Amino acid sequence: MKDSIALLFLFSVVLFSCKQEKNSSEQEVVKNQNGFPFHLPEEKPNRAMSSAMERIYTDYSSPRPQNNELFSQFKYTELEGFDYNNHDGTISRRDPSKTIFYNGKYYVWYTHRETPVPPVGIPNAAKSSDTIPSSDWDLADIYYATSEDGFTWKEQGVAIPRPPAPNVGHRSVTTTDILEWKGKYYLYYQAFSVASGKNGGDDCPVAVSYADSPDGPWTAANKIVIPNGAKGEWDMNSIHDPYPLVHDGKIYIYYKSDFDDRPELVRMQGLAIADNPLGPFTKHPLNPVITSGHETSLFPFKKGVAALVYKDGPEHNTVQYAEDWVNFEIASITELMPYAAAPHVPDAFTNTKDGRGITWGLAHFINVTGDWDKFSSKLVRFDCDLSLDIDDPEMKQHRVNHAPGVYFRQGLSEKQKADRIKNRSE
Ligand code: AAL
Repeated sequence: MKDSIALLFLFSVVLFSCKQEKNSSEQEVVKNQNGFPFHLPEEKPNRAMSSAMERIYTDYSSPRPQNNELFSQFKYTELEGFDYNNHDGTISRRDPSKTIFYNGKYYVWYTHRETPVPPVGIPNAAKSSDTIPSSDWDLADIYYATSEDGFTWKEQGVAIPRPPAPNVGHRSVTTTDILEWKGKYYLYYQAFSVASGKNGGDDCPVAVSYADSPDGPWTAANKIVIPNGAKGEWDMNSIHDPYPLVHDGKIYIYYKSDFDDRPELVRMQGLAIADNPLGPFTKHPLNPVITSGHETSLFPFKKGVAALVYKDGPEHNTVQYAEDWVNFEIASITELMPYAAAPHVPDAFTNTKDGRGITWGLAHFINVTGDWDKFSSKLVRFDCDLSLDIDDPEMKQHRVNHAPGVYFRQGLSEKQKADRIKNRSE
């Protein structure tokens, strides 16, 4: 017994000293290697490198952002053709769907609120009524508009009105997105039966309506297709921003949910999959699959799917990629990303294994006047180069100069300024 312990001890000492020797010979190589090359190698060089240098070769498709197909800046354009009552808070358009191209025109669907007064705000939801909205998306219907060039739009009117009570969605129907499946069209949307804010935050499962053409008429399935999670689960309160794509011959709906208690609210994204547009949808067991972001904005890219992740969470301001459509990695870090981005995704429903990416879409600006008593939102256009088919160097600049006004809009509050003067460090 004693002998075997001694043998084990000897073996460990030999192993340890070998390791030490290897470490010190590695250190020698590192110490003696030449300085990093002047021309940044496009491929990972065979040399010892810092973690940050390792990472630009292992975590991104190229060490230079401009050569990374999933890196882009975003440029914005006002849309022609929508009236907002001078943004007095009584008309709002927000949360656009993906656009689709049909019979020579682009189509978009969106949340449309037209109320006699502006919203009272979620914290005052108790003051809302049948005519007074709580939030910007309360008492809303789903409208649609068409365009020949993607810049000038013509509002066509209501696509999905609130159904009569007690049908799901009788309080508000909002935040829709489109699916084309076997020659038919499906609009998924958030269906509120109680004013947003009255049950804490939003209480809204997903409902669906279908039509033979994007011009309608739309028939409501009048049922919940993606229910809130069970009590105690992350998505027990809301299923927001249902966003359908077709993959593997199935319907993949990505969605967002708000969870945890205010003020520690968290927003993450999950996935529900179905063989049939009317369900049943099965939530993915690994949900949540994206830990950040706000609305859902995804598009097929190569074999996988890419996501614009902005506004909330530890990984906001990133474009992410999941080759298996479930396990997302950060593909690039960017800025000034479109909110509620609803890209034009020509291959959204083609079941592609060679996704080509996106070059434009619609998005929204919320509270456009900055006056919370006149809250309203508007639709805008964004352009980008997250596409394998175009090469737009202006979109690939990795430094954008913002006018000083953009920074000073983020000024200190009076209280912050006074506190900072009072507690100034010496
Ligand atoms: C958004 C979306 C959902 C929320 C609200 C309206 O932009 O995430 O639609 O319910 O805010």
